[in-house]
Amino acid sequence: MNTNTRKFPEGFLWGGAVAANQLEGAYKEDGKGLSTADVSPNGIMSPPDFSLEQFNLYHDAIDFYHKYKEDIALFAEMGFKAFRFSISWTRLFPNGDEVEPNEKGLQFYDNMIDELLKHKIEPVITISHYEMPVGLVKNYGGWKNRQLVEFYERLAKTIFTRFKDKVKYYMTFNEINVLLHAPFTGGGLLFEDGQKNEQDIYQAAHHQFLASALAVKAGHEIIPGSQIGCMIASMVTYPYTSKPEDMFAALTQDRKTLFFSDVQSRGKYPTYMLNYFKDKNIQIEMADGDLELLQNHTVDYIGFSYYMSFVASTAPEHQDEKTAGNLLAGVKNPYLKASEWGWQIDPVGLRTVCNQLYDRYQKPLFIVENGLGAVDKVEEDGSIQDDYRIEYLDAHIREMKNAIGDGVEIMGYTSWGPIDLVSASTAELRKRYGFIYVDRDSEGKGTNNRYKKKSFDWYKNVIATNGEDF
Ligand code: BGP
Repeated sequence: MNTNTRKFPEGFLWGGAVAANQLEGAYKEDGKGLSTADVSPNGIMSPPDFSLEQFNLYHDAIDFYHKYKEDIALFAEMGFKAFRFSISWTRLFPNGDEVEPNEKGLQFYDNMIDELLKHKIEPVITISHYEMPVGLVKNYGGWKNRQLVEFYERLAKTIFTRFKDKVKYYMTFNEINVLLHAPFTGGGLLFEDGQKNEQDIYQAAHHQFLASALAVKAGHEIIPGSQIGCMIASMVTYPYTSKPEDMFAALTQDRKTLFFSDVQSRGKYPTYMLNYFKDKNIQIEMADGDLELLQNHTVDYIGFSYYMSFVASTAPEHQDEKTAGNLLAGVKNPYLKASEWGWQIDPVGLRTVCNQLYDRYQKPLFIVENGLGAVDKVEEDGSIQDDYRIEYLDAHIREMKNAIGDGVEIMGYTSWGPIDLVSASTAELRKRYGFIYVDRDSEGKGTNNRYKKKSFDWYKNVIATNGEDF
């Protein structure tokens, strides 16, 4: 291969990604309301506990709310070009349905963004990342209620109007497809019998599609030249064997994910999904004008997270040997090793997914999450030798570079959790992703001081050489 084609473009957005509830803390400060994360004691897959007596690591997280200057200085030292973060809905609209935003909440993000710009780091905003006001769950039933579209549109417009001169990159919903797997975290949905119900889930998805299209519309009007993307958890699936049925099972599994980006990027419901709804007797309530809205305001780029790949098999014996994945258990791939949490490590899968998404949509891609969750050990001399993390990221960055060589347009790469933060699926601090170690444990004990891991200098060099020499 001609190595010149395998080159990261000038201005490639290297950096890191976080979510408000996983690092900010200060969950009751400056007028913030209670969010669904604040009542998710065991992570995103578990049911909520509306009692505040329950200890919850998200309440204080790593106290980024007060330490952001120190943390951003460390990101700047690594040479970050971009920092992806989410806006906590409840800092701006504590119950979700207020008409006027909370100025103190806006001020926090204003200050934080100024700090990023001071260091020449491009802010990348996720408007909604796995949390919403508890008020919208209790009083409206979450995203199955169409009124949420209006509340979200208000949130998005408030953000665009306030940050229009400072922020160009946005994405509408984090891992929108995870609504299928974690409907409370993705959509504030609760089910009376505790059983997931696809009718509510897909109705909620329709409302999120509308909300996303309205945000794209408003963003383009308020900020000419802004880039507003979707964000999916990519879940590339391989057939276990070359048996045609396995191949079809893999395709069907992938469509569960791609359905979301199909609607947001192609602007219409794909026939395979409309037929699925008919088969399952799922009736999506739509209003006049909904389909035009989706068609007229598609996303500018495809944002996605990539951690692992999946396998589909029709063989009964494979159904019993699931991986230990905490978000989604799947069939084991005999060719891959897995992380301690059962996430199957597959760098080549990243190249595959980049090619698939680009072939399908012909829009720029933005890899906005990737990383290894691992337990780190602090050595006696205070160092953290996280070679396993370097190995994981190194292999994935090489495959991203191969994808660029294949002709895929990639805007940037923000690795997940550049500073240790609370895990979304397990609500603990044992599972760490950072280049920066935070001295805090899952019981909330520790100094909360920050220390550089071995991977800190490694990533700094990746960025300094624009991915040429690492
Ligand atoms: C993604 C989420 C993030 C993040 C990451 C790692 O699904 O968008 O919020 O947490 O996964 O997951 P975990 O924290 O469960 O290891």
